Amino acid sequence: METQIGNIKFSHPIFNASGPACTTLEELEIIGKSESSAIMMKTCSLEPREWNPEPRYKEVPLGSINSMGLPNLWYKKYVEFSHILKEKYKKPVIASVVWFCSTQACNNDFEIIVKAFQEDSLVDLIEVNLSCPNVVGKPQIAYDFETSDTILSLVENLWNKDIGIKLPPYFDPSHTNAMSEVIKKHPQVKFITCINSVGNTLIIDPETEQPIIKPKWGFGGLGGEYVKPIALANVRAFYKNLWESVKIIGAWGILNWIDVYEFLLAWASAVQLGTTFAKEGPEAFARIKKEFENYLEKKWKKSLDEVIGKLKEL
Ligand code: RRO
Repeated sequence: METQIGNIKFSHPIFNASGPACTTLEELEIIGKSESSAIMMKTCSLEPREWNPEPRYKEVPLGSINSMGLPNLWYKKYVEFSHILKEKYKKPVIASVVWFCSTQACNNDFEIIVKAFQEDSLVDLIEVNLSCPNVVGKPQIAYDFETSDTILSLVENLWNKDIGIKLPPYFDPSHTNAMSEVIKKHPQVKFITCINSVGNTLIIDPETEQPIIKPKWGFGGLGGEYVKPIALANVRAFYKNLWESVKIIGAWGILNWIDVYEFLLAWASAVQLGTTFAKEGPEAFARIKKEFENYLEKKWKKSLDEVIGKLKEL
């Protein structure tokens, strides 16, 4: 069940997404005690941020819609938490960081935050979130390839921890190809997470005749089963371009071992639980891990290398 991202070994491929219940130390300790193979922390910024107004998260039959608004305690807290979490739980701890500018000619939030995690923290990996869909007036950076390139130039080579990027869904090969070209220019990028929620979607309650969440006129990030085929397609599209240079973490729509198996076949080396963790709590990690382990045993698979990227052509 062992897997590897960058230089970091994971005991198995299932851990939490930077999203639900990973903002406070108390929540992160719950993940530490669970069978999640890593502790992924909430995306953090240069200043603390409050939650968006409620309702901001709703479960629906096929997934969830959210507009949390990037609530976090500020990056220095997560630098501090990394020491506590690493000491206590002895598993990979991952930081997630964000940038707040929408133009190239602006401040250097990312550089300051990434430097702090590189130099002062005990995190193993740093995920640069280029795809938060829920901040009013701030576009998802990874849809702008030039700005993404500039940011990666700023944050790479600040120290020796591997970095990764959290990408939004792309819906056209020209876009996955353009982002692949950007990634190839930055060898310190050792993983990509596909995908963040599908941004700016709308779910309407016909009874109340209103959107089901409040922020941004009801527009929020869609996750869960709804988006699994989009996530799988993004994993596979990047495989075709980047298989030699980066690892992929798959996210969204992982309800059980079958979903893990599909993401690994497409080429994910690990998967993150978002909606399923929010719904089921930390027991979800143990359940899905056990199911997946049983399946691999039944199929006589001796290691994940026999599964990862082994999708057959039709
Ligand atoms: O906090 C959020 O609203 C949020 C973030 Br930072 C993100 O990256 N993706 C998402 O669906 N919600």
